[in-house]
Amino acid sequence: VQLTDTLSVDQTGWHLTEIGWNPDRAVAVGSNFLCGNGYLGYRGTTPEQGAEDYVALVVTDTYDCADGLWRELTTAPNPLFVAARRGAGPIGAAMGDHVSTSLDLRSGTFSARYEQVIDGANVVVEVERFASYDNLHLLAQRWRLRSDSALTLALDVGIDGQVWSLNGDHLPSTVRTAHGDVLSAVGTTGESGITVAVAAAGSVDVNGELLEANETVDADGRIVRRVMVDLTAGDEVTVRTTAAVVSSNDVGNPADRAVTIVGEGIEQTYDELVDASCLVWDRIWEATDVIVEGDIVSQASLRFSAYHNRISAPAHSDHLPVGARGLSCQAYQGAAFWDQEIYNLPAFLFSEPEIARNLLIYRHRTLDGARRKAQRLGHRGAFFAWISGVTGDELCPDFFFEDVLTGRPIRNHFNVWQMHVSPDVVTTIADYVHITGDEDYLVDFGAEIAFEVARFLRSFVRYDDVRQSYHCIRLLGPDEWHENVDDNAFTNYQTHAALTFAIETHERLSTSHPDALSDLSRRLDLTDLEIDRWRHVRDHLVLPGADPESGLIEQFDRFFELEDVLPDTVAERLLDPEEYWGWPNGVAVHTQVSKQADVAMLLWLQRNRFPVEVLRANYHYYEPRCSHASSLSHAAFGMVALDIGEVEAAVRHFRSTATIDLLNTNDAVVGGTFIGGIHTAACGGTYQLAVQGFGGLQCLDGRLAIRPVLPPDWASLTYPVRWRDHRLSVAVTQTEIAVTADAANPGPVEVTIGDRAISVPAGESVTV
Ligand code: IFM
Repeated sequence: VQLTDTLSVDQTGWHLTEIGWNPDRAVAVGSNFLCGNGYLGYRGTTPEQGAEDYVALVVTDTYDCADGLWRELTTAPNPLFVAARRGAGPIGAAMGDHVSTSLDLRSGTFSARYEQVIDGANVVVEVERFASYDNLHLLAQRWRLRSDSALTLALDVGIDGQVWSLNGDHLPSTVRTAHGDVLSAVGTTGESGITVAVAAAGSVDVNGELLEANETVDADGRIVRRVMVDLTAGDEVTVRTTAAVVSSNDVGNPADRAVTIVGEGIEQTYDELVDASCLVWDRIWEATDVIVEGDIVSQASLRFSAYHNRISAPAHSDHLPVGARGLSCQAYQGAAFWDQEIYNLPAFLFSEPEIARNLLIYRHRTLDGARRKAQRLGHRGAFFAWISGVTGDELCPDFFFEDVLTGRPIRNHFNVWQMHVSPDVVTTIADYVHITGDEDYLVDFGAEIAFEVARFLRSFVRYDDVRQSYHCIRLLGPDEWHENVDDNAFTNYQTHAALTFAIETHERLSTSHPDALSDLSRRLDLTDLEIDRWRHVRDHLVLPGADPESGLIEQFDRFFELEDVLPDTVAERLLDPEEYWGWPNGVAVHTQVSKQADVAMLLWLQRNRFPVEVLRANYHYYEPRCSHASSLSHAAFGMVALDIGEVEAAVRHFRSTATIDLLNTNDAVVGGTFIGGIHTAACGGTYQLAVQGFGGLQCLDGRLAIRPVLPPDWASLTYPVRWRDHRLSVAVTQTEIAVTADAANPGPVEVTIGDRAISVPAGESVTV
């Protein structure tokens, strides 16, 4: 099934293929066809390619600032480099015919194939590679060339230091060594002093017969084994590379470790290594795979989204974030935004809740960074970073975009005014605890975060004596084109919800965990008086209500006084297509045109606070005024559309959010800053829209509830659910909902379907 002129998916919905080699698609295809495992991301490029083709191996937990402005993850030397030459002529996808590249989502395997005519010989090159989920440091690749005529080739197999790096050279020099069959390249990041080591062993055989390398060549940042190959007609030469990447944040001696991993890897065949990784993929898909019958595009884009959301998540660790672009490139600094709590993490709540827990422990580990930020800006408590790396200190530079007309940097205030991230973390903790019942998390980590955020919020709000209410002044809500606003409805409601949760947590701990509470109170210097003050703020915080006549909630104070135009009109005012639309002088600033869902975010996250008429009025007001320039936007509007029963609109939003990367619909460069790569928030949003939206899965008052709305084109929607100690499968058709409980469940599971309460015994199925 064609998704675009060049991109297709097979009938199983697992296998994506891009036809042709188009340098203009290199950024998108390299990201879309990424191999990864939450520890590393290796872009979907071919083995002979280099920095100019956006080759990158992005390694988690390697933050470094090479240019004085952007602290980002390091791209390691490329250990899967294979270049074949015939005389002076190179062989490669860029010179090839019938080029195709593919990604098998089921096994996380990238493959490529092309043909080339060299001195009258027709050669076919095929490549396969994967990043192992069995050993997160390991990558393996198989490169094969078949010739229909006699041919002599020089093959260079090894490690290439010429890789894509967005903002400066993080490994200014590398030490390259040959240890027997294993090559290594080891460098230390210039600013942060993290050692990154890669190792690789490439074996070369012709029709299964191994060849010795003729020499080792170390030049231009590249160390390779050079092998001369004489092929006769019909011969096949195979290069099998086993590679590893390790940093000094993982182990004391990363170079030794990388060499050892490769040494162990070459003891196994390529197929054995694939199988070990596939066993893990099997478990992942068993927990997450959503099956859509009747709409192959939705099926493929949903799997693609689940794949990327999963490989962006550092499931192996509780001290790392999910990057807004995952590990697909260095854009957005490999760091967490609010995206993590609102988009990526909720996708795991009913499938792999341990990942959600790890991410929320990560927020606990970064509390000191959040405290430092609060203190620096004159607040108390924890003000989470807008862009958060390992320590939680703010990574967002003061100058994010530039005015492309003048070349002057723009002082964006994401780092100091976009404070809703703190309450967003807390409301997500509330959801996590509610859904999983994980009281231990609350006691050990969540309570401290909630208290420190409540403390921050109280110090942030301002009391207005005249109106006798608290206000959130000078901030940025979700819509990033309107900076320096007051009382952004979303932010105020999130603040209210976070304060409520902190107060309730205090009450809950005082009853059920008094010792833990008194320890925490002592450590945080928390008194009952302070809790009373949080109550006062909560009870007197202004919550912009719906206008009684129109039902509209004003996005922020005096928003409705801005010029009321639509995005297309505003776009016509651009002097340069790359211009930034927002602060201080962009075309949207003086208008009601928003970059992304804002009031709609509130209606999605706090839907139960508002009657459906209010949802409807606001959806219809704000949606046409939204440019959806952020990849976060469509999922939110989709959720609201479903809540107001507008299924067709919800399907449109679903398709838009699910195909942002596949169809490459969002600009890779905005206001002079590269923001391409995989939009992981859209991936998480797609999954949520499918399962929690169309699939209707929720936790209502501590009970599992299913209230699906199936798009007319979908014959069925089937998804797995992890609910506390139970595993279920939910299958929805246009007429029935079947809930099947795993035979290993500890007892019956109680589910509300629509308004009906059912109980599903272990190993049985109930159909409604
Ligand atoms: O967090 C988002 C923000 O809402 C819009 N700009 C991009 C960020 C990272 O995805």
